[in-house]
Amino acid sequence: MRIGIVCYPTFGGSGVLATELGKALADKGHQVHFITYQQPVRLNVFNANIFYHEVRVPTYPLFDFAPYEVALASTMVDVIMNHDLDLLHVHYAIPHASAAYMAKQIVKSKNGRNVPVITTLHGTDITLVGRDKTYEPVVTFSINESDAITAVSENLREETFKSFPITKEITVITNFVDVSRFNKKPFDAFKKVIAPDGEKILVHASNFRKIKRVDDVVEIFARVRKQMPAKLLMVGDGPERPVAEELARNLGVADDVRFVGKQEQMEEIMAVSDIFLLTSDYESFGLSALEAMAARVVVISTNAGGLPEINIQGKTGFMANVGDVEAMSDYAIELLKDEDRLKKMKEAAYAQACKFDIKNIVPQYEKLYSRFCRMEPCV
Ligand code: GMT
Repeated sequence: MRIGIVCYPTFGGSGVLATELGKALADKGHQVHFITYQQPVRLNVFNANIFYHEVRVPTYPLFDFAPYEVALASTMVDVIMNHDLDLLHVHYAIPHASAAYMAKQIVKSKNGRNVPVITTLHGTDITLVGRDKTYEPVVTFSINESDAITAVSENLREETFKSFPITKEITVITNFVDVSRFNKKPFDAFKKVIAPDGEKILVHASNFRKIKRVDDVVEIFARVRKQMPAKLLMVGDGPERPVAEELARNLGVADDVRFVGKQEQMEEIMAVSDIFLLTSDYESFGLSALEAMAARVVVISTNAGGLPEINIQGKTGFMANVGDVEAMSDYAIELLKDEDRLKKMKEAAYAQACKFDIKNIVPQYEKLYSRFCRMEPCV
């Protein structure tokens, strides 16, 4: 099939997921057209089946805000018509679902074709930003106008029905991970740099927004550090980074915490880590936690949103209520003191990640696409 994929090209989980999906589809022989304002960070391969179309947003002195959605819809129209796309798959409702609706109407008016639009809901497009009254009518309308809607977890599906008057079915197709990429031996020289005396390594990765509660991560680490030698890797960047850095200094653990910024080689970092901390107020799914599990890293997280759908209490990791840093640090300390249990839980985390392997999930998207196939056989 010829598939258009629209996503945020940044380090966020929705963009990562959409890019990995597009790469996997291209490997399976589909022609994939990425339509984004910047080359997606994980689009780092050459594949003859992958095309990248940059959305250019011309500015003009009159504009305080350049009309990105209009530029996006126009690019969609161009790509649909000139590459004869079979369907558009948009990730993150705002503004991708509404731009897709606009593009669909324009194509229909030009050549009478009804191009199917599939919208995948990822998280804050529903639970935070989408609920805002400023956006809600457009979000509701464009989700309802999609030809198929998917959500990345059961929890997000429920949240969507709770918050919006959705009149269509929402299919859950969970996020996935390429286990073969994360199933790596630790790079010893790298481990030595991070933890020269064999200290245990805790890790957190996110966009450091308020919802991630990165101060809780530092707080948990400081409690662990009081009990044993340990190191913390903070991967990513965002508005709360200075707060976390200051807290690390105030708690006297700055020398043991490394803020490494945005990183593309997550598999190298995960391979040397023991515990992944995810302290969010909400995660529709928690793709970063799944990537950690695929690298045999035990997850200690909150029990918010869809996290209990991947992290199994006492088996692949531990969960506690949002903000309960005491419980989360107690879990970490206990586990790090028990080498046998840590080993067992690492294997259980890996086994759980395998259930979400890319090979199991991508066919679910293909099956959904096949509903909209124009040709027999559907390729
Ligand atoms: O809302 C965000 O945090 C951004 C969004 C994204 O684009 O990365 O993350 C959401 O989508 C991810 C991929 O489906 C999920 O793994 C994250 O849990 C989800 N974030 C939230 O729900 C907060």
